[in-house]
Amino acid sequence: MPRNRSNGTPRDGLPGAGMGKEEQLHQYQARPEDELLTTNQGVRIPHTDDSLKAGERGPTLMEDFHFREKITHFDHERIPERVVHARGSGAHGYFQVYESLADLTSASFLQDPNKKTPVFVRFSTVLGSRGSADTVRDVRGFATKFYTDEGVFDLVGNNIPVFFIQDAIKFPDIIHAGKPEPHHEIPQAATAHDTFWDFICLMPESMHVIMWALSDRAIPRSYRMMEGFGVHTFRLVNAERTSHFVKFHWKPLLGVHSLVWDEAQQLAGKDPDYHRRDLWEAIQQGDYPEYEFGIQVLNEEDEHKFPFDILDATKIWPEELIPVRRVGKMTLNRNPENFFAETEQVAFHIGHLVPGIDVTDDPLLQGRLFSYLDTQLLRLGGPNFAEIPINKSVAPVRNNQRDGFHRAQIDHGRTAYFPNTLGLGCPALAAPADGYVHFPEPVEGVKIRRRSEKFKDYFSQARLFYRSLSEPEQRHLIDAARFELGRVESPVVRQRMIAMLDLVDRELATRVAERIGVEPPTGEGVEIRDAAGEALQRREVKAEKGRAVEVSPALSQMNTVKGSIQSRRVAVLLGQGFEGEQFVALKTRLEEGGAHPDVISLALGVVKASDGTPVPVDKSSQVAASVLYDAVCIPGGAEHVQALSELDEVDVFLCEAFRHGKPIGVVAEAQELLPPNVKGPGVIVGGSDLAGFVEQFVAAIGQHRFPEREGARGGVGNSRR
Ligand code: HDE
Repeated sequence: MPRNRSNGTPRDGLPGAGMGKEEQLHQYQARPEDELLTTNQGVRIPHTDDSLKAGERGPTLMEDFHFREKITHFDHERIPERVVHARGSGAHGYFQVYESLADLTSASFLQDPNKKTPVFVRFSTVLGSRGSADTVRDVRGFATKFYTDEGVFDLVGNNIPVFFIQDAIKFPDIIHAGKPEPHHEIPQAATAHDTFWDFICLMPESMHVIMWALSDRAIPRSYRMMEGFGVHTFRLVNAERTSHFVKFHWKPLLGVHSLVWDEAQQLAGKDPDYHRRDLWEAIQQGDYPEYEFGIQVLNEEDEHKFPFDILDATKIWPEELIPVRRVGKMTLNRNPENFFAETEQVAFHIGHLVPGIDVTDDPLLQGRLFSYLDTQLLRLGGPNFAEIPINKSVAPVRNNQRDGFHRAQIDHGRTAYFPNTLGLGCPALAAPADGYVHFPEPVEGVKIRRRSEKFKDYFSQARLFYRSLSEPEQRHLIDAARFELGRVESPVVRQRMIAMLDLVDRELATRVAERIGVEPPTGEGVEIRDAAGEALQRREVKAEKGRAVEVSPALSQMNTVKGSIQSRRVAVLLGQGFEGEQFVALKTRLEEGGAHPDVISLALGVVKASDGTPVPVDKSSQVAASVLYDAVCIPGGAEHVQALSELDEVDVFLCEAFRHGKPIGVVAEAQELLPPNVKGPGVIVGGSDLAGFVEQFVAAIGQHRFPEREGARGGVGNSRR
């Protein structure tokens, strides 16, 4: 057993187990060697509470190597956070393909349905620093490292299928505009400020992603309930070297679900780690997140068939035109052991490709091919980051690269060059059929700083997205725009944004303008130009059969997977004297469906049913809040209802659950607790038919939310107009 492995905490079966705390602390002499505290040089340390001093009240001595080593290491504990996507959470798992994709690609992990390829996924927000809140309005990163037997493949995607800009050279600009403003470093992890919208109001190409970022997609309920997209067009290349264009997708089996904005804002304060905790606890509880891997495939000869350019990362391929074929599944089933070693040190790079998967000339993708390697050199301190365990390939690594900071591998022999005879020609070249060969795409052209004409349709797909949303989703988007632009101080920027939104949809622009103190759109006055200086006009592009669609139902979350209550968190509010039978019926059925009921009461400890049966309390009403749950229920019982009616928290709980469209279930006397306006869809009141009530409540949780209740009295941030 290696030394230095343990932190010295007593474990079952080891010396110290079964003793009192005080006794354990003093059992050091009986500990196995690998549990003892040492320096980094392996020297055992008997005392770490006092530095070495000249006399009890004297100065600390330089020769205290243990003190100096400990403090020096501490002083150097931090590495630079990622310049974007600093805030993230990771999980291990595996990937399996459903059936061989040999017709499309030679990638070995996509051939055999019996092969399990290990993966590590890191989810993230883009703008915030490492300590920022999880539930801010932002794009989410969805980066997957596949440890294939042919080397590492990284799919570094987002939960939104399009990007803000078309060319990588603009990336520093958009990020500088979105990050906290440089003079006072405000605001953290938010786009609701002047510099961001100042940039956007001059950037027509960003309008499509802006629609997504203002939509519910930017405030997911969970990392487990959001889609992932490779964003760019890639190539799959088979053993015969035939190439197809492809878009990559992740489809969560739990469906795509979101928070509402008021809830997201509250969560940022009540539990800034909301998404991180959700992912961690889900895996701990065996609710393994699962995502199907989808591909949209396009024949080479169809490259120019569509009104959008397939090299333009601000465009989707509508699923109704090019269906998503679900070809495999990823399951996340293990939490990291150590956040820093794994989630922080993982280094993704879009250029980590394996044979059978290749890139295209998308100018955004091309720029990323440079940036990801470059950034790791600084962040991870040199060129040997691939040796860090979380980044290490499971396929053997052999080459003539040598030395550098933190080299872990001990290279043998005299030769570090190719070709050689002294090293018997090793490492030798792979046969072309086995190794990575770039797809021989013919390339020709003049050197020019310009983009293809087809990149210039900035608004059709923004409009397609907006018009494909259901009425509540459109309302959320409008409210989000009113919030974001309402925070912008410059009237010029606000007015320009209305002109920009007008090019997407007149009604949308008008409704936003109403609340942000600027003129409604007229189509005149403000001139919107693109990067080439061309003035842009309102125009509707006619959808042509087979080439474009007017609406895409796949874009609306209303059409997502519903019905399951798997892994949903349900608050059960209890006071002393509740009806035990009703509680048991609710709890049993919720747990059968895979949901997690939490008992909430005035104080931790136990709460007793009317027949005296004690039930452990999971959270006190001071700690719990409706925003931490997907639904709330209260069984009947006169004494318990009386006790709950005296608690302000219960009223707040119910009002908030109602405002946020969450299912509420109350039985018998508990309906007296409902505030007067708390009624309507998703508010289930139970009487004599207990089983019927429970089923209705469960069905309501399966619906996720009831947005039709929004805008009722007490609604926050959501307005019918
Ligand atoms: Fe990134 N991006 N990006 N990005 N990106 C980084 O790499 C960059 C883009 C994405 O969990 C950085 O290791 C440029 C699109 C994710 O570790 C950096 C451009 C998409 C992550 C970088 C883009 C992404 C990053 C920062 C414009 C979706 C987090 C630290 C061409 C397809 C990965 C790092 C993780 C991280 C550069 C645009 C996704 C600086 C130059 C488009 C999920 O290299």
